[in-house]
Amino acid sequence: MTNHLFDHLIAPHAGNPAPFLVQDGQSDVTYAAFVERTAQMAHRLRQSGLGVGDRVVVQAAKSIEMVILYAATIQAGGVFLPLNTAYTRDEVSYFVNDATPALIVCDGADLAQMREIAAEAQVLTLNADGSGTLTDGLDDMPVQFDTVPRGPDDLAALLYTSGTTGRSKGAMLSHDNLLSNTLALTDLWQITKQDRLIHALPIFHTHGLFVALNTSLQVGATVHFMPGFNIDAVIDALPIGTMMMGVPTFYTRLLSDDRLTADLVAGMRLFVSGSAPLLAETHAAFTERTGHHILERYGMTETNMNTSNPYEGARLPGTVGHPLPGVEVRLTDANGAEVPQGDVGMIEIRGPNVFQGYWQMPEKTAEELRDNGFFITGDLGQVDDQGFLSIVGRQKDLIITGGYNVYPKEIEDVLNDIPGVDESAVVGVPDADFGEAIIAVVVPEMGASVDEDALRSVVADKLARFKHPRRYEVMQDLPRNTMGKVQKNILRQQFDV
Ligand code: MLC
Ligand code: AMP
Repeated sequence: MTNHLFDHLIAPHAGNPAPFLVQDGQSDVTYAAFVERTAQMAHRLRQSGLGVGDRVVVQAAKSIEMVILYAATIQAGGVFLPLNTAYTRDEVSYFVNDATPALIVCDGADLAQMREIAAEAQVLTLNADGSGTLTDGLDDMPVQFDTVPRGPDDLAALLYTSGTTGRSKGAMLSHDNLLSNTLALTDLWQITKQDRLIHALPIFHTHGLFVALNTSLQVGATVHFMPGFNIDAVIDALPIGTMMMGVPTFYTRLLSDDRLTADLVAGMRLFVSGSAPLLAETHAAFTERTGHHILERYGMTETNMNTSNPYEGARLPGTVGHPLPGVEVRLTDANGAEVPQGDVGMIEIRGPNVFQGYWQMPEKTAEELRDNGFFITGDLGQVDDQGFLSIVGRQKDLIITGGYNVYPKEIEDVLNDIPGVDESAVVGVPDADFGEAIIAVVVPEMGASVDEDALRSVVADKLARFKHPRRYEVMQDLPRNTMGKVQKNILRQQFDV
């Protein structure tokens, strides 16, 4: 048996002198060096006790070493589990207890806290400057490693995604979930080793880690690797890049900068947007300014990428295009029956991209993954007569802010536990920068008053910064329908940021 993902994406680059990860305009890591460094890291992981199928939790700043750690975890037969660096101690504690990793990797500055959170687990450090306990002595390790065999259905990654119940679920992604999607995307988007990808996304989510890095690895493209989205750095890189992948906020921020011109992006061949809806007006404004039609695609943590606008042919603003080769999309009604062409229905997905289920949550898995293999996304869609899918709404109560998912229930649970709070409702409202911004409406207990600073302080303690409500409103009662359900649509109309 071979190692399905490693053998396709990484092993073929042994001896490849082409630049892989480039920082600050210099060739920092060639493909050949990456393969050797990965082998050394795989030895280090094995030395640290990593066994086949063991999870490696990583909460660390974006760095080349983190990409090496990802590849090494795969080579050593482990399961990569990256965490958003914004997660608080409470959030990390939940993930660590749920995933029971063999190894936790964090930034040096977080070591003491991580050791407190995970007293039982082994904690090592990895800093963005390449130092840390995990890289200590790495140079002395052999540059060859006997790759651990892993088949197509074996797990490669566990990515947590929050849910309507407020409890995060670990999406189990197999080697073939990742590889099949990579192959489909490189082919469809015509990615080649001549490409130079501008990489400003975080690498703890599907978009920056799998869509961007796996496709580059598969063909041997060069990645201009940036710590995050800094407008000046991205503007500087655009003349030397050929592709960029981003969330809609990247494009609205670029458009608000006069330095974005057709000349600046004359060498670019593809701009991809996803993770959140790209407004048709953003699409149009980008075309008008640059001549480029942003290619919008639709994906999820559980399914990788599902649909894409065409590379060749018209890209339709406001739509997410057609199913990827090998991926089936169907729209269903409340009974699970397919709706007639043109009607709105629940988007369901089947294909080699669809995950293996939620980690240790068979009931949740059964609720969302049908016996016939279709995954119920929670997104509502409509297909036009040309076969273009539009996402017209969400059945799940979800806010997407700057490409990050936030489930209102998670914030409401925190607010409702605060003394003096009777109940709360959290909604997303339009925001020019992040797409949606969070507003919390709080109802005090009879005779009690709520202090906004106190609310903010509890929320800051418990939840990542991107989940913090931008604005708090106090109401004596929440609007409800005759069934007693809170009418969030009324709150959305009533408040803005
Ligand atoms: C940062 N902040 C956010 C935020 N990002 N608040 C709400 N939503 C966000 N997304 C906070 C910061 O902590 C800061 O708080 C304040 O907002 C302003 O920060 P900023 O400097 O303007 O933000 P920046 O660091 O530039 O980040 C914005 C961003 C980033 C859009 C570039 O959030 C980002 O890279 N998002 C990409 C997310 C992503 O990769 N999603 C893919 C998921 S995979 P303060 O208090 O310090 O002022 C997926 C599947 C698929 O969905 O289909 O791809
Ligand atoms: P996540 O759980 O972070 O993987 O986010 C997945 C969700 O992001 C999907 O279920 C959609 O609701 C949303 N999403 C991803 N891509 C798009 C897109 N192009 N347009 C609209 N929503 C999107």
